Formats: sequence, structure tokens, C-alpha cells
Amino acid sequence: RPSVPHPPRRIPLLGDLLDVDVTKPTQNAMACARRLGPIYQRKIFNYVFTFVSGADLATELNDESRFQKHVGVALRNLRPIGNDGLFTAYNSEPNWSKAHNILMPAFTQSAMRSYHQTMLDTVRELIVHWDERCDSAPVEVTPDMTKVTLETIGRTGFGYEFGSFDRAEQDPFVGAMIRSLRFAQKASFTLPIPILDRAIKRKAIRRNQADLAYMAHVVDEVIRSRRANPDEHRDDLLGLMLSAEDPESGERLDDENVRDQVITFLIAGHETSSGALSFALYYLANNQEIAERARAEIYSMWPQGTDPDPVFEQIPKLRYVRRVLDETLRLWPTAPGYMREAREDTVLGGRYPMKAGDAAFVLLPQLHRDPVWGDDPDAFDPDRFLPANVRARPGHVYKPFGTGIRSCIGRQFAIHEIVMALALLLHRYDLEPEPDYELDVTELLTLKPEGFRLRLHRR
Ligand code: MNH
Repeated sequence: RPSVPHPPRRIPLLGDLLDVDVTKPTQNAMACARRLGPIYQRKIFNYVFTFVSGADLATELNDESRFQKHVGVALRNLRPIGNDGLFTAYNSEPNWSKAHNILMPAFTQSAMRSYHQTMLDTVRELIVHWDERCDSAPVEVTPDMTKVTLETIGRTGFGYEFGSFDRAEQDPFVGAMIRSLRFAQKASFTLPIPILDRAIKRKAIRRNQADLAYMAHVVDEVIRSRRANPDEHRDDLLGLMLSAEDPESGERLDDENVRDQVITFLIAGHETSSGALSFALYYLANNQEIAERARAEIYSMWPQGTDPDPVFEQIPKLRYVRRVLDETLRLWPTAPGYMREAREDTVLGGRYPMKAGDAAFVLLPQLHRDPVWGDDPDAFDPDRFLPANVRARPGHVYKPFGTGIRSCIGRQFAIHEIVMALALLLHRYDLEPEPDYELDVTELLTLKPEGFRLRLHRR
């Protein structure tokens, strides 16, 4: 059997470590895929990672009868933050199906309808903030998008306001969260001698414990204030978690798990959406004719010069804006991949044997540039998502929200929030990029544009 390709200069003990870029692991893995092809392996100390980015192999990995979600090193390192919360739970953990069953009703179409007004109010707070900066200082796009999405998940999910727009600096929860994510990301690169590793990281470990404690403290406050006013938002995420029973087991979530879920949702519910909004604004600002096509659609719903008052049903009708989002998540899927493990011994692609439990990482930004996407896969073109073009492609080459039963529970939530925000911003502002800015993608488990600023002008 052919062996899986790997980088040519593999050295004893360290393996391929010298090829790795700890600060930009995804972009580094993409460069590696361009050299080594649709499947390759990297070895670091004793860990062997398999990266898959070819359409056929990824399609196989997405087959739920042969493969399932794998909680690999990256997610295991997040366990101190999320424990057995939905995102980091092992498939076999009872709290996964319990929480999944209890929370699904919070992500139905009718639930989205109930979040609409809050999402709208939050975007309007951004607009107040951006109006003040029109024709003057540029805005820092990514931090502002983080304010919108964190505020949105806090308010809709938990009836909790971070007050992101009331202060200039970042919310301390975001600070603690970012440091703890960075700590988790770095934890993937451990020295093979545990005592040495711990000694070097002593200060960071202590800082991390303080950050985790602070996040738990914020969440306990969220839960406490809800318990004091239980009737306020009965059907939001927190309301369901505190009162609903899992129809399968008849059980409720215990207090510790509720806390883990709240932290999970505060992070998973805003990081990726913030990046997606920021990348979309980057592409819109740098492709004026695409922005104009989007505006034509938006102005046909809310004429230029009027103040839009979107109702729920209008948002899914913004088909072109939605295609802008789809295309943005093709080029920069802000959750850059997911892991799959074999359920039984199997052979991938008819050539690569995998034992039960063996895993591979689906490298999304590269899968999203597979030859099935045509000969200019780096070009930003929302028309790739015209229905006829979607039908002409194989079914498993676009997976920004993951796959199968463990795919993203917040997909519709994110789409509604992002499409509405983009529509209101395009309606109101001309987006002027700084002339010398080149897209710089930073990685902290998720992807975001770094240092991206816009000058705004009222239309
Ligand atoms: Mn989300 C799982 C991408 C927005 C809550 N999300 C996933 C996975 C991907 C993903 C990929 C699967 C990971 C895996 O297989 O290991 N999520 C996104 C993207 C966006 C996004 C690209 C926005 C854009 N996610 C959201 C929002 C929420 C959310 C918004 C909450 C409101 N996501 C989750 C949760 C899971 C998840 C919870 C874990 C689901 C499970 O395993 O049951």
C-alpha cells in the first residue's frame, strides 16, 4: 500500500516540528497541502496528524456510517474551558445527547424569530458607534465585530449584557477568554518531558487558572441573575437549560454542566461569527462592484435614504448578501477544520488503512480551494453559490459548519445575525479600505483578519 505523504526533511525525535508555525498553524498546514497534496501526515514528537483537503477523501470522512467526530488534541486542550459542554464533549458522554436534546428547541426557526429584535438592537448599537466615526478616524473592524457578536449571544442566549458598546476597551471576559484560548492553543505544543514543560509554563498556568476562574465567575453571575428572575426569558438557552428535561432520559442538566454550556456558547457563539463578519467586510470593501450588487438587493427592500426596520422574514430573502457570506466562509472558514475518526478498521480512499479510532483533520480552507472549485479558487466570487452552480458541485466540498450530528448547532443563528448586520452596514456606509492593507489572517483556534481598518462614509 502507498504510504501517506509527509514533509521530506523529517528529523529524529522532533519529526516535522521545524516545519510547523505555531502562530499560524492553519495557514502553515495549507502551504503544506499545496506541496504535499490532498492527504499528508505530520509527525511531531510522537503525535502523528493526518491532514485531508481533497474532495473525495473529505467526502468519505464525512460519511457518518464510517466516521464520527474526533476530539483531538486541540479540543482536548479546550476541555478545561468547556469540559463536557456540547462542543468539547466526547461522543459517548451522556451530557452531549442530553444537552443536544434540551437545546435543539433554542435553534428552531421560531426560536430565531424570537432573537431577531435583539440581534437588530445590537447591530443598531454598532451603528450609533460607527456613525460617530464617519468621515473621521478609521474603525478597527474585527474588535467591533467581536463586540456585536458577543453582545448578541449574551443577550439572546442568556439575557446578559456585557456592555461592550458602553466602554472603549475590551470586555474583561473577552480578555480572559482570549488568553485561555491562546493557552489552550499553545498547550498543543508540549515538550515531551512533562516536568520541564510545566516548569517553563508555570506563570502561564497560574494566569490561566485565574482566567478560567474569572469566566466561571461571570457565568455564575449570569445564572444567579436568571434564577432571581426566572420568568424573564423562559425559552432562551439559559431558560431551557435551567428548566427543560431531556425527553430521552427525563433528566435535566446539572449546575456544573449548565456552567460549561454557558461558557461554551459564549465562546462558540461569537468567535467564529465575529471573524466571518470581519472577513465579509474585508471582501466587500475590496470588491466595490460586489458591494454594489449587494446594495441593489438591500435597497430594493429598504430604499436608500430610509431607515431600515427589518422584519424576520426579510433577512432570508437577501439571497445575494447570503452568497457573500457563503463565499466568505469558503475562503476563510473561521472554524478552519474538524476532526473525524474511523468507527471501525477501514481503508480511506481505497489506499490508506485506518484502525478504529484513527483520526484525520479536514483542512477546510484547502478543501474549499480543491480543483472542484475551478481554476481560480482564490478569487472572491459569490456567484459560486448560485443554486445552479451549487448543484453542479459534489455535495461534500463546502463544510464551514462541520458535518453530521456534531455539526454546528448555531448555524442558522449565525447566518441570520451576519446577513442582517452586513445588510444594515452596506445600506448605511461606504466602506473605504486603507490603501496599503494586505489581509493578515491571525489564528487563535479560529481565524480573523488582523489590523483591518475601514474609513466609513454615510451614504
Ligand atoms: Mn458553531 C460546532 C463552525 C457559529 C455553537 N461550529 C461547530 C463546528 C463547526 C462550527 C465547524 C463543528 C466542530 C467539530 O466538528 O469539531 N460555528 C461555526 C461557524 C460559525 C459558527 C463557522 C459562524 C460563522 N456556533 C456558531 C454559533 C453558535 C455555535 C453562533 C451558538 C449560538 N458550534 C456551536 C456548538 C457546536 C458548534 C455548540 C458544537 C455542536 C455539537 O457538537 O453538538
